Amino acid sequence: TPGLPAQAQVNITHGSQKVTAVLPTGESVEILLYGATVISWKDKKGAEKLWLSEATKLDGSKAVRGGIPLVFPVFGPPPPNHATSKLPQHGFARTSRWEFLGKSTSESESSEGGADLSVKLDFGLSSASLDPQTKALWGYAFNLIYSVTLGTGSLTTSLVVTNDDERPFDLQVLLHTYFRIDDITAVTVKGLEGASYVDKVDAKKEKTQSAEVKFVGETDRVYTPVGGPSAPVEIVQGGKTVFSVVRDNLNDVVVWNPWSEKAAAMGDFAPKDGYKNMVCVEAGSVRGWQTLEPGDAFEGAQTITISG
Ligand code: TA6
Repeated sequence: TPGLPAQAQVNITHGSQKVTAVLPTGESVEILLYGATVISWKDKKGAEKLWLSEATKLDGSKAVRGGIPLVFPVFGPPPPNHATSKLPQHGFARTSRWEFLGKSTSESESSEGGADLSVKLDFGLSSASLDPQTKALWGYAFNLIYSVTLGTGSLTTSLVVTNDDERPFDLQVLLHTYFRIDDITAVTVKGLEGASYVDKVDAKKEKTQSAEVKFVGETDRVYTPVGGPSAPVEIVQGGKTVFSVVRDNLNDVVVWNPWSEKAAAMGDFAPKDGYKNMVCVEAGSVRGWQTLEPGDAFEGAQTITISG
């Protein structure tokens, strides 16, 4: 960043496995090239904001359990008789090797009149770079650009999907964010009031959310918030908002906590009582399909702000 004093530089380290960025104010983010998975996001005091299982694989042998796994081109178990039918649950983006495309930094006026630095890290995955086994399961020509922008008190993740094929294809996209919290029984999610949702722990019944979401057991719901993507969805702990999520072109929000039994059943979920310290609030476009015409692009993004 020309013109800024040396101590105001963004520090980027790019190894063969991951990319790390540290802002002069202390915020940091770490992204694994495997799945372009954000595995750490720390605030200016070095406090980790995302939950990562202590038993997660980070060697590329399976999707990361925690952080922000990327779901594309299908959410959940793929439907039968569909172009995605042969893909694994949640698709192939989170288990593919992405390439680091580079970074850009920008300044904005800070509230105290100084300059707030932010850094955008870009990652790419295309049908040309996809491993042949996966390509055989879903043969469309496509390009993905995933951008992670670390700012003072905020993290934005954005996915652009381009159809490079002659045929249209259907897609679903979701940012499977595992937020770190202190105690799930003291957490509620606000901003979903009035929203219709599919309750995946109650025979996929369609319901309507009346008040804020409370957690008393396994929770797995797909919401379409009534206020649209720009209406904040907030994670509230002990009465204080700790995270606020706004979306761009992602109309749905999945809320998930596996609770004790499902946590016990996941081999890569540790510690087993770790479900008390995480909640997934996942911005996506997953109720139905987006059809992308040849040459068209679909963009979806979330901006997470830390409050308090
Ligand atoms: O986003 C919620 C969900 O679809 C749950 O149903 C659960 O399957 C979770 O994703 C984790 O899926 P994974 O394939 O990462 O074990």
